[in-house]
Amino acid sequence: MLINGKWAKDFQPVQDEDEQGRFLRQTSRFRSWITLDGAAGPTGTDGFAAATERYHLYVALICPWASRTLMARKLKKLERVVSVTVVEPFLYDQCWRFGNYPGSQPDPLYGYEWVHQLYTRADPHYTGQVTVPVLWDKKTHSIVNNESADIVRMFNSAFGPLADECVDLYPEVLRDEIDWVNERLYQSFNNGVYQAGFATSQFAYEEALTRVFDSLAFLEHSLTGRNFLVGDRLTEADIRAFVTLIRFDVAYHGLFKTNLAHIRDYPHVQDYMRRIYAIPGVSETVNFDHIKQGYYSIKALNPTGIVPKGPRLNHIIIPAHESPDTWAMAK
Ligand SMILES: N[C@@H](CCC(=O)N[C@@H](CS)C(=O)NCC(=O)O)C(=O)O
Repeated sequence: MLINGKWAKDFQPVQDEDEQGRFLRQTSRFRSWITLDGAAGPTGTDGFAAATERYHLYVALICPWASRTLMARKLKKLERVVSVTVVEPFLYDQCWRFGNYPGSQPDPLYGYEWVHQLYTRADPHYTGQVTVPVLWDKKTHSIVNNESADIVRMFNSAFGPLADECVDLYPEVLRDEIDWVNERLYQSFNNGVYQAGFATSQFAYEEALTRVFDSLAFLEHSLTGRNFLVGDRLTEADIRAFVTLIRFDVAYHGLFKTNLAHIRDYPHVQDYMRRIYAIPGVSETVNFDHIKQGYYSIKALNPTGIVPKGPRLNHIIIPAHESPDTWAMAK
């Protein structure tokens, strides 16, 4: 992590924990908003007006939080408005690094080696974890926002006609229900898998595990007889559920020990995950190789660095008859 702008503590997955060994996630520090006219949004400062080619998104494809911003960018057809750089999948001692690993790119703006250099460019005295996603402003050379929940909302509504206005991931009439589902899933499922994986006590692990599988039961029940979690269309709630589901069998089941069952044991959830994966653009935001390489590079959980060969990809996304023998490792 960075302390007062200096790289001071090598990457450790557990950022903070409570007295019972529960993993606590740091709150995001940069919270400004892009708005159509550049006025301040609900948090942060003003001056970030929607514009083409002004903003850049830094992501890691292992990361569910970064991937949900990538999904929103795709679905809102913002590819030509907001450019993207993918970092290497590995969690190095200095955390996220730029490079040429397949599917990753060097930093196009400053030629930096490390993402933490962006943080100190934005704030020379920054103290905290260096996380992705980062939404960067090329005009002020600073971070607009590093909270994926905010970035998804901005991509949905801040770019007006620069984005596809026919797509609304947070429709007014469904907001209460979306907020409820988001809340239901965030701690127990999206963050719950991390709380199981990063628990430092048996008690905290089992507590998180129970909540993760309660959530899968909730999803299975909610998706019986319907295509989406809220209303009859894809919303933010589906994006949030999908990014955790698609990583579940590939990474969390093994590395995070969330192994009471697989996604394929929940037929409605599995169909739903496959349905979302098949939406044009979505599969381009999923890279199973990055997901596996990245999670299994977390030394504290996997000291040998051995990356498992399975599971077979056709158990996850492709119906068995279409691809008899594809491995998740295959690029
Ligand atoms: N609240 C953040 C969380 C982002 C986050 O924790 N990203 C992880 C990757 S999945 C990260 O960058 N971790 C590096 C670290 O904690 O040092 C968001 O949703 O944008």
